Amino acid sequence: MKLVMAIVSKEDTSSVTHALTKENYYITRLSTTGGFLRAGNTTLLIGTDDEKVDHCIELIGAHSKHHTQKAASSAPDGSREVKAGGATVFVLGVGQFQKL
Ligand code: 2BA
Repeated sequence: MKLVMAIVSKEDTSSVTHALTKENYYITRLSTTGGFLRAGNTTLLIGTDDEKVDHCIELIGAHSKHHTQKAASSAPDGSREVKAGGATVFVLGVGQFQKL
């Protein structure tokens, strides 16, 4: 069992979660905020079997687009652009999984 933790942009959240639930993945959506841009994003928690992790990540990647966003800076025009997304994914081992 693994816990896939995926940070996706707000714009892609609906498409990513729809694709995952259609393929029978169980998901928890958390509303989160990026530390750098301080903009809202979504962190998805997906508990799944080891052999389904690659497929899960493929689906997330297929539905996450790259975005360019303005970041505040000390530049004369007051901003600069950074590339954000598609998705940032962490895969964690799960010691125990129970539904009580
Ligand atoms: P943010 O922290 O708001 O970062 C948005 C984008 O700004 C990043 O896109 C990256 O292109 C840029 N960026 C972030 N920190 C930077 C820095 N110190 N210097 C220069 N540019 C920087 P992504 O890398 O695609 O990350 C999207 C979001 O995923 C992040 O939003 C954050 O919420 C999360 N994230 C990314 N890497 C992470 C990590 N190693 N640990 C925890 N969260 C992470």
